[in-house]
Amino acid sequence: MVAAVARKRLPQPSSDTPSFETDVLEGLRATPKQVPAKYFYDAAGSHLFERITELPEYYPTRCEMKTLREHAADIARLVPQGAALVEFGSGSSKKARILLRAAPKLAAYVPVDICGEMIEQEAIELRADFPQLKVLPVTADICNPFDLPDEAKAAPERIGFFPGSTIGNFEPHEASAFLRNAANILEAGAKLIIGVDLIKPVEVLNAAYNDAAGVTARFNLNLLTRINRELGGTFRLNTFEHHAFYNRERHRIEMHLASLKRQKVKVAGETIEFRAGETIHTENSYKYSAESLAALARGVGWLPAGSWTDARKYFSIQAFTFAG
Ligand code: AVJ
Repeated sequence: MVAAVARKRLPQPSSDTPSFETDVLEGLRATPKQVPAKYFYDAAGSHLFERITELPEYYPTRCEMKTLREHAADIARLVPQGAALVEFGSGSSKKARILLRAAPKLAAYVPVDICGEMIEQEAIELRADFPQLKVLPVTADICNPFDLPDEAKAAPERIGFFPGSTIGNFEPHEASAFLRNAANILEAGAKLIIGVDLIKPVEVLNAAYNDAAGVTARFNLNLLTRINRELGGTFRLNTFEHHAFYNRERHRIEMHLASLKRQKVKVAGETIEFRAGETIHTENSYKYSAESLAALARGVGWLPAGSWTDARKYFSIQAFTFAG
């Protein structure tokens, strides 16, 4: 009930912001079938993702946290007095806390996330832990343009923070559109700190998305549970199977849900037919080299300002400044 009340206060999505229902129906009518990966993150999905980050096979979060901790002082040198840190898709703000601790020069922290409840709750804790810091949460879909709070606009400089290799969920052209949008939002003198998962031996990649405990499978299948609950879907979870594999040509992990048999499923009153073995493509997780990410950024005006990695070079944190 709290969620329903909170939701009422949010601005209604405009007609050009597709809803869960529209996106799912369009994706299931298409060939091949697909659903955008951002819909994994309902409450149960967010919880399952937290569990993924603790799996022995899932190295990205541990590598990124270690690199952030080890190089926090160096990264903090990018931060001028009174700057605002703007995090795109902040979730639990665990990584931002490392920067906030290392850079007391920061005057404001703006967590931006599609899940308003999560960031409002987190903001209360951040304010207690960093009493000098203005914590200014914004509920928005980071794929769309959004407005920063006035206090963040008034800061001498804004530093974007986009950790977690979330950029890997975008198609390369979407990633470059995101980087351009970030420059517009952050305005003059903008800097950006991005975490990206690196290309590495295929066995390591495949294991990270096919964990022995089956948590990633549950995370993937939870999308069907969400469709059943929110869109009146009739998916039977035991008739679909988690598939994840590295696509070498396109440098990406693909996740799919494969129908184990020929069947019909109803979603929002519409009948969707599956062939035996037909899949719903649920996620791409693009992998970059440090150079390929820098090249993508340079293409829209971001110049390299620092680069850090772990001993095995599994994950890269890169900083950029906007040159226009
Ligand atoms: C949150 C997009 C970085 O691609 O590794 C983890 C999501 N999917 N296991 C990733 C995910 C399956 C994750 N990102």
